[in-house]
Amino acid sequence: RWKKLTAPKELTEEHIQEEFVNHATKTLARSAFNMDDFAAYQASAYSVRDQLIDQWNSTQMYHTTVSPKRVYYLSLEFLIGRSMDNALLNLGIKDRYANAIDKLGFNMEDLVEQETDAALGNGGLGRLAACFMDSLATLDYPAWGYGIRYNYGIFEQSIVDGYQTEHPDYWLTFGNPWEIQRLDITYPVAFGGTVIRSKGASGGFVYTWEPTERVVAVAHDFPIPGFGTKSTINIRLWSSKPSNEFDFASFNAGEYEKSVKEQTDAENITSCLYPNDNHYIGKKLRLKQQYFFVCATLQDIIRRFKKTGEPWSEFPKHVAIQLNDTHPTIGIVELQRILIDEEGLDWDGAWKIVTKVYSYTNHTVLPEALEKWTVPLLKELLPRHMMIIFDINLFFLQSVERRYPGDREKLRRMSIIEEGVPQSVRMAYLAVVCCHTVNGVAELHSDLVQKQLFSEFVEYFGAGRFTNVTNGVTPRRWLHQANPRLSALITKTLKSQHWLKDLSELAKLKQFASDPEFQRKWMEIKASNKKRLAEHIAAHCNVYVNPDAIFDVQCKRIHEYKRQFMNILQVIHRYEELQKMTDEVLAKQVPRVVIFAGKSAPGYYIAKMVIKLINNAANVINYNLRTSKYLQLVFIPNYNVSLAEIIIPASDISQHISTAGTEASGTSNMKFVLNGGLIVGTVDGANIEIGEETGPENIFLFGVLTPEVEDIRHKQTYGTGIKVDPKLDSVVESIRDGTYGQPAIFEPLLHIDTMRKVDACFQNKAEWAKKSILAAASMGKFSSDRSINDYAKNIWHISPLPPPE
Ligand code: 26V
Repeated sequence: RWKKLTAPKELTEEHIQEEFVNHATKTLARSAFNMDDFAAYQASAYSVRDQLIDQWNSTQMYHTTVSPKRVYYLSLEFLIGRSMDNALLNLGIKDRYANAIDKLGFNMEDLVEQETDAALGNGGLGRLAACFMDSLATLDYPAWGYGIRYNYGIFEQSIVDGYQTEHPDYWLTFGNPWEIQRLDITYPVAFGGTVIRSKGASGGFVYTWEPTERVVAVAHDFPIPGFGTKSTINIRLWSSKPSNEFDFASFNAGEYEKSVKEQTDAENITSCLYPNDNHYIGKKLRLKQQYFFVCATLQDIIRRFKKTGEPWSEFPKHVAIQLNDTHPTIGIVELQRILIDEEGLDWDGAWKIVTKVYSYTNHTVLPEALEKWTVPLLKELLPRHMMIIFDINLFFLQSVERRYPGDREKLRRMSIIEEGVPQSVRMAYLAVVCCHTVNGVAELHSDLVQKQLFSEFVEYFGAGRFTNVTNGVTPRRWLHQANPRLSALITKTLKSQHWLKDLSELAKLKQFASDPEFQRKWMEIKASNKKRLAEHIAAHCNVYVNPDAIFDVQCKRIHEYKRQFMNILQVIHRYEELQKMTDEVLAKQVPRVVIFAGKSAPGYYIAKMVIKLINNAANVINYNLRTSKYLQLVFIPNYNVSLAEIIIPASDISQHISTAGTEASGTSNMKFVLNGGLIVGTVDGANIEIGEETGPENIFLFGVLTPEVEDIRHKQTYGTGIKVDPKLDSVVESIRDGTYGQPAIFEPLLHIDTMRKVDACFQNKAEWAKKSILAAASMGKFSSDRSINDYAKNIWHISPLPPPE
């Protein structure tokens, strides 16, 4: 009845079944008597992958003939999650597959559940990269993602006696149908050694790097299909292998142990994702990962450019490279090195090219998260790069000196090299000096980036170098896939699926916000999503939650600045209030289920204690027979992309309560509202822009504004007169926990007040439904399609290139 976006016509159910059987019998060597759900998932996956490969080939062939300017998105993290359901939906073949598979005796929903997440990321930054890939493909941009194929993604979390326990995430045990190993696409990567300076033919110096360690990078391609288009782009992830030349040398010399160690050292480079989020760690292996990945990536980009036969001056017309945080920043120096040492350009010629190619996204202003590699470590691992960084810094500081003669303090402050014992390299400053554009990820954050983090650089380079691109999320995964019933209702109501390509069309739902019939359907879908989550909770937490209660969710990485601690205080306070109530008053309370989920970095003691506290509190609260009808508390283990796809569509409210000025953007906030949940949040990150879109009546914002935080912190530390409310005192007493040193100590009170407002609102069902619909209908701005169009137009200067039909 309504327009469905096109899918290949030739792919009939019979054809799907044929392909399924073919893969089951040939690829997997299974017989009909030996097919469990997992084998059936694999057979389906391989046949879907064939579709992807066809589309991928035609997209790439077309891009090669046109040779347009491409964007390369460099990220140490891609938090993809599962691929099968996403591919089926983006290709528009899910129904056909489900029917075909059903007739073979399998259920598509069960098969989809068999897939292990690709969890190559920590949280928001990695998931953003994955959403961006979906949008780049959907919008037909010529784009590549580049990253690392970690053997182990983010650890699996289980809860033992209330404590987080980590288990390795070996996601490749049973093979991975979503990647194509390219044993023919390999590049050498070198580390260590020394640099020899000699006189070149033209009189200048020539630098020869003689490394001591060599490994090989092997490409693994992950095709990413666009939605409602034939465009299928690629994420190329590198895996490290020992280089044959080198271990043969030791092997032949009879040094077997040395040879074996060199092999394992090489393989170790891409073994593990570092599980820290918003916290810098100065580990040598992490720096090796960074260089390994950008070195292979640049060789690949340059090989592609050289096919055009054009001179180096044309490189910026074919290449835009986006740095996802400073993690790939050493790639800037690598390109400067290649151009000078290998391609024979002079410094200025190389610099002109490098600075036209790179741009950098900052994702945090937290000082503890900013990367600073020590000079000795950089010298040891990348001696030539260290020289080039010193040169970049010298030329930069010379020009600062010309502008502000004699201001040595300024030079010290702006220097890429931080003086200290030892010296270190401020990677963010390096990126700012070398990139044509630097962006933050939400309006407030970009403002802080310009006014706090890089203020002197804004003055020096001009405001034109700095901009904002507010984050977004893909509505394909975060609504269409995660919430199929809501997606179907929207499509039916708008009489077209086109909103999935232009999310601003959701605004047309506003006219139905007060329509009782639409409200009923909308809330019925929410109720069924809550039931589904309740089943998951029963299975994994052994708690039977009341599906009619408000589902109040906070799921994200556990971090002090995100203030899960403040939230649990509020819950304990509520519990204590319930204890004091008479039966009569108790019966009038709005039932609530509080749901926490999220991982702590393994070495982050305070975050781990917060998890323990939540679990201990749950053990008391859930077993109080008198009050558990009105308050339940659960911590769902192992938060990941697949779990988010279950939790997010089921929330009534979600908590985004970071101290103002600390959460750069947040992206789950957008996903929750898109699924009809309302936000309880501070005036921080993208919450602010979400509130601008929904209007203040459809979001529960509370707390102090960013500029006030410093003031409060100061008064609290040094001043007098800030009283802690006795209500809070009792909570703090009750858990007798010494960790409570939060800056805005009175904000828990505002949070408690806000939660009371939520209760009152939730009781008016029609009003609540209206808010839920209006808020979701206001989320057009937060599609990652909008973010990507912003980047393409304002930063990358690239255009869509839809493959011909
Ligand atoms: C990450 C890592 C990962 C591994 C080891 C060391 C290390 C050091 C620093 C970081 C910083 C990551 C910054 C980050 O994740 N920022 C988040 O980015 C999201 C997407 O823009 C945004 O929504 C979140 O608010 C922001 O915290």
